Amino acid sequence: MGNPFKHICMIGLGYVGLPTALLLAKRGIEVTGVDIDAERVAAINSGRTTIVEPGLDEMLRDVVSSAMLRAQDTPVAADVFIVAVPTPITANYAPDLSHVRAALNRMAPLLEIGNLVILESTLPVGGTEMCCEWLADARPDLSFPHKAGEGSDIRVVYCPERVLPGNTLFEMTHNDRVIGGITPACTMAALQIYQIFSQGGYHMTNTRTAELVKLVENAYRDVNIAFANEISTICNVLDVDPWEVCDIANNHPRVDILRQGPGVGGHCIPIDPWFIVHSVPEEARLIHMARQVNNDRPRRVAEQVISVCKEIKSPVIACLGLAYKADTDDVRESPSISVIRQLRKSYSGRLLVVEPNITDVSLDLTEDYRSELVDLSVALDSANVIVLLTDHKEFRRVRWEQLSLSGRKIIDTRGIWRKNPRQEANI
Ligand code: SAJ
Repeated sequence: MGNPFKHICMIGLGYVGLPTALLLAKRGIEVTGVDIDAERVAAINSGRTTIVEPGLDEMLRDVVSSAMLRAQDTPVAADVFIVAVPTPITANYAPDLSHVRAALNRMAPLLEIGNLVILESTLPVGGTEMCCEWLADARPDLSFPHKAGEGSDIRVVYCPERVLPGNTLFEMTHNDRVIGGITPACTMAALQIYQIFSQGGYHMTNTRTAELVKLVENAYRDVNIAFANEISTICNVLDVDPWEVCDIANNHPRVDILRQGPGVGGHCIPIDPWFIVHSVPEEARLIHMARQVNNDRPRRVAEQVISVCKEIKSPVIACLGLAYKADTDDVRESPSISVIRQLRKSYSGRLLVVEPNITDVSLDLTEDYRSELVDLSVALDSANVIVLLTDHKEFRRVRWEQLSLSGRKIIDTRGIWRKNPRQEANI
C-alpha cells in the first residue's frame, strides 16, 4: 500500500523544519514550507540557505530546482502539517508557546478530515493535549483525538527532533525517533511519514512520555556539563588541573564526564530543562541547580579575564568565538556574548572579537559592547590577553608558538591548547 500522504505543509523553516522539509522533498513528497521571515522564504526559493550546516545548501538547490519544495509565508491545505517553530522561555523561565499557538491558529482553518498534525517543537509535558484544545477551539466542526479517541477526524502526534546541529542531516536520517501519538492510530500515521526518510529505530509511546523524554535528554546533558563545570571550579580552588582530572577519571569504565566550558548555549539545552523546573519546581532540584551553575559560567570567565588583565600594563583582549559551539554560526544563547557583556561591566579598553563563521555582527555587539570584529591574524598580532570561547577548527589549528608570546595571557575555556596546561588558568 502506498503512502497516503502526498503533500506536507512544514511550518517553520529553521534548524529543524528546513532539513526535514528537504529530506521529505528529496524523496518525492511535495512540500510547502512556511515561514514568517520573508527574507528566509526568498532565500530558500532561490536555493540559498540561511543556516551553516553541512550538506544543506546542495540538497536545497536540488529540491528547489526539481520544484518539490516551495517556501511561502502562509500555510496551505495539505495532508500533513508539521510544526517546527521555536519554543523559547519567558523572562520568568516559563515555556513560551506563543509561536506554536500562532502557527496552529494559522493552519486551523485549512484542516480537513483525515489530516495529520505533527508537533516537533519542544513542548512541556501536557503541551500536545493543550495544542489539541487550541485546534478544537478553532475548529468546533472537527473532532480531535484527545476527546474523540481513535475515530477522530484529525490525528495529532508529538515527535520531537533530537538532532545535533552541525550533523543535522546525518542524525535526522539515522537517529531513533520517539513518536508519541494522542492515540495509537495517530502514532501509526506519523510513523508512515518518518519512514519516508528515517533509517533509525522508532519508539512508539504516548504524548506525555515523548514530551518528557525530549526534555530529560537535554536536562541530562545540562546536568553532566554542570558537573564538569563544577569540577573545574573545585580544581581552581584546590590548584589542580581540571582537564587532567576529568581525562583520567573518564578512563574509569563507568565514568563519562562531559567537558567544562564557558557556559551552555544554543536554543535547546539552556532552555528545555526550565520546562521541567517550571512544571515541578519542588522536585526538579538538581536540574534547577545545573541551570544555575551553567548560567553562572560566563560571569566566572569574565571575572578571571579581568583578574588576568590586572597583571598587564595596557591590556588588549581578544575573544575567540561568538557561536555557542564549534564550527557553526549560531549565536543563540551563546555564552560568548554573555562573557563579552560581563567583561564590559569593568573593562573599558580595546576588545577584539574573532568569529570565522560570521562576517557581520549585530550592532549591539559592536556598539553596546564596543567590540571590533577582526580576523584571527589581527587578534594574534595585537592582543595580549586571548580568551578562547568557541573551539572552532580555525582556532584548533593555531600552534602554541603563535600563542605563547612573552607576557601574553591565555584563557582557554575549552581546553584545546593544552601544550602547557599549567599556563592556562582554571575557571
Ligand atoms: N557543551 C559543553 N561541554 C560539553 C558539551 C557541550 O560545554 O561537553 C556546551 C556547548 O559548547 C554548547 C552547549 O553545551 O554551548 C550545547 O551544545 P551541545 O552540542 O551539547 O548540544 P546542542 O544544543 O547543539 O544540541 C542538543 C542535543 N541534545 C543532546 O545531545 C541531549 C541535540 O541532540 C538536540 O536535538 C538539541 O539539543 C535540541 O534541539 O534539543
